[in-house]
Amino acid sequence: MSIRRVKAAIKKFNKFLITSHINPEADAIGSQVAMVFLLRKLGKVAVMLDDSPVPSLLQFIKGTEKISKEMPHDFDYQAIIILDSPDLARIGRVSEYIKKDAVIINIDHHISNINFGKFNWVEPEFSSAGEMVYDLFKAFKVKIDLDDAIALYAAIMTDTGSFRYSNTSSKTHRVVAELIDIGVQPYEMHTKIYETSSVQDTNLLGEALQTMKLTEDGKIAWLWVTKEMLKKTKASLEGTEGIINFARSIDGVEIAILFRETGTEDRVKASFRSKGKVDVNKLAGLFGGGGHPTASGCTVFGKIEDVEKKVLEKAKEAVNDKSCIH
Ligand SMILES: [Mn+2]
Repeated sequence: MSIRRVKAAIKKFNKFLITSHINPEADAIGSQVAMVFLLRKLGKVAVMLDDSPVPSLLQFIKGTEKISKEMPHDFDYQAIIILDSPDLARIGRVSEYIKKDAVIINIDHHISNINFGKFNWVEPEFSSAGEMVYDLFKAFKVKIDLDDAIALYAAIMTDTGSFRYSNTSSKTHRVVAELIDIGVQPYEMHTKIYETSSVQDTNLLGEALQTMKLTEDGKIAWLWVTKEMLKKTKASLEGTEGIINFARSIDGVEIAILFRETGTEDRVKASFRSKGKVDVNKLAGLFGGGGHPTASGCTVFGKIEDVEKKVLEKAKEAVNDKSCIH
């Protein structure tokens, strides 16, 4: 579906509910906030409702204070815009608030998106949901002001790994150049989002790196974050985010995997990063997860050592299987 149909859909309605995925990062947060700013400028009413709280380091982005965790009693809406989420399970308990007659507008850049909406604008070539919302500002010919630009920049910067992942295009750079011209300070944004880690999170990184292993051919590197390690270091779950990049950055590594114990049951989140040869969206798909060809994840029930065994087996197949290589 093209942006024109989404634009037409947005034009048709006046009251919107806006949401994104659980455990939101800057793309989920920034794309929602920018979307709401856009809708307000179009004279529409929009309320943001998320399953999870806004991570503290993203709370400097104006508009995030309006993200609600509970559905306002007196709010009725005609359409719900869901950003950066490949399926309805990803929005968590917000899915319980979707009225039967509400129109779902699905705006996403995950290749694993299952087109769950009435309107589905899915662009796997886009760096981020933020970049898609930027295009909507352009489509509506709405001027981007500094608050919009900060939200959009945060979304694009983080989803491209600060403009170094393979989803970074010349267009991405043109977009952020414009955002910088509007007044965004790249140095300040980077400092606020990346250089505010706690000593606890850094200690966790040290613990996790101790667990790193590589396959004999050096193509797969993986590490663990256990509940025990989280308890010992008092690190936040958010603090686990960047750890996988240390495995990914090793020369010769094609797939990096981070196994994280989550919740109270035997449940392990496996995150995957690929340097581009192996499609880790497909790999995560084998375990009911998904994402992007170079960044994906899934949740597997079982003890961490058993999950590691199962996942590694498939990862090894993926590294050697030409059909999983694009
Ligand atoms: Mn995203």
